Amino acid sequence: MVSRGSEFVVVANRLPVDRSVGADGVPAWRRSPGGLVSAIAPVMRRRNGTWIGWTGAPGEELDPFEEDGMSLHPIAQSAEEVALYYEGFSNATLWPLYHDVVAPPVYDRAMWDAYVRVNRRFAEAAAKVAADGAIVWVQDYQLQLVPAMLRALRPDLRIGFFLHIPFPPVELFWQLPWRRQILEGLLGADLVGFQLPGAAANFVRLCRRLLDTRYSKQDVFWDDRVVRARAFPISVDVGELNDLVGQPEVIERAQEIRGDLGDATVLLGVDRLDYTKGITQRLQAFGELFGDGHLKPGQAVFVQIATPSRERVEQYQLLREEIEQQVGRINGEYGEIGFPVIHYLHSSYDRSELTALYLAADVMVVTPLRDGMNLVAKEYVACRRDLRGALVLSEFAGAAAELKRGAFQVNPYDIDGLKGTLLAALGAEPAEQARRMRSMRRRVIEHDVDRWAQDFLSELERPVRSVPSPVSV
Ligand code: ADQ
Repeated sequence: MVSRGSEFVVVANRLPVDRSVGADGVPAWRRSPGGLVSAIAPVMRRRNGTWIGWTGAPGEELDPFEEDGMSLHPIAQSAEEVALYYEGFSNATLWPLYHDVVAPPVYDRAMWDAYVRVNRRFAEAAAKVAADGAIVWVQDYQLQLVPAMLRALRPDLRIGFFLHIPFPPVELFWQLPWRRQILEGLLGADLVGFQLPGAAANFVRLCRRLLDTRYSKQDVFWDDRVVRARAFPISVDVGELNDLVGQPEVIERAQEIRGDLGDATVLLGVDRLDYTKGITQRLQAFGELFGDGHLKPGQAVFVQIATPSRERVEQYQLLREEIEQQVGRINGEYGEIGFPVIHYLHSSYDRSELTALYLAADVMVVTPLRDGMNLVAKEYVACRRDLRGALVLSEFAGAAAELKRGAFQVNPYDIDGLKGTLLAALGAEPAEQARRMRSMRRRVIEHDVDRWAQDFLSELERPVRSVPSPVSV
């Protein structure tokens, strides 16, 4: 029997570790990179926590194990479930629907059934491992049914949910054939966290319209409970990035990258290869600047890093083909021998290589069509202790709410506007760069990922007032 003992349980689609093979050829686990894991790992250790998630390998069944001071509880997913629940309902239905329908969502009943089945498995595992009255923190769009399923099994728990991606307006969410079930799933939580206040407001509005609940501005009264909807903008691990920026190898590597690119001004894009990230729009705008004669080969160069992502989902395969053709076309048209205008790298990198790239870039270009937050924008800012460089940032990234004073803001659908903004960022004098960077850094340093986790958890643990009587609403 599994011990029923963790005071703090995190439930996420993926475990916070990746399998790696050591120098001796022996397989081992390594902590996954990224702010979420580094923010939550210390809380896990302090509170005797357990992390429930999938290893990433279809069909793999593993017993719970300890790694990096954390108790890990693997959840199995068959190959069919990965196709239907993860690649299907999570990434072909919810992902595009929640990102303004920038690609058409797939509505498929078999995918929905798998989503329910896998969510139940996660909820049952959490119900088993949580101590009496424990805190359970459920992460993201793959697990929106878990809060209500878990509450039905364990009403004693305090349940929080955080959505890392946008929450759509009523008019879009309405399309979803299972809209009521998703909302009821989320309402199993005591606290539903979003990146931005607008998303929290969308959620409250939807509850009102769809479920006819009583509500106030930020609370929904459901099932004799108060469900709070609040914004907690996520951030980056400023301490870790600060350390990396100071390492001589990283500084040397940044110089090497610059040396390899000649005298050109360096523009950089770092994204998962995803149709929400606006990669084709930014490359088109950049290419046109050569066509118009604003830029010449050798004078400016774009480095686009595209991390392989969701490669078995058709829309992602099509996007990869489109971007690769576009890069070929632009280089073919405007590049010269020794001076391609775009360097495209379809690969994943470790944190120090990414940091070196951030240090080497004169202009960081972040142009999503819709993004919950966008950590790349904040990572760039956190790395520029030298107050150099410029950030071009889409109005549709969550990060724009916090960085708007310092960033060069763009609407990525407006290609002419994007071209003008790229030129403005390329032409910014050092004094202007420093002024803008200083204001962005202040925000990111004061609101790092630790603070995000602390803010969420202290709100979750705050005693809640009881449901007001109907007349007072
Ligand atoms: P993502 O859509 O994955 O996250 P983002 O916030 O930019 O987007 O995070 C990507 C992370 O991956 C960054 O930390 C970045 O450094 C890293 N990364 C990107 N390319 C890489 C590469 N080639 N090699 C290694 N690492 C790479 C989702 C939401 C976002 C939200 C985050 C966190 O879509 O809106 O900001 O979750 O909540």
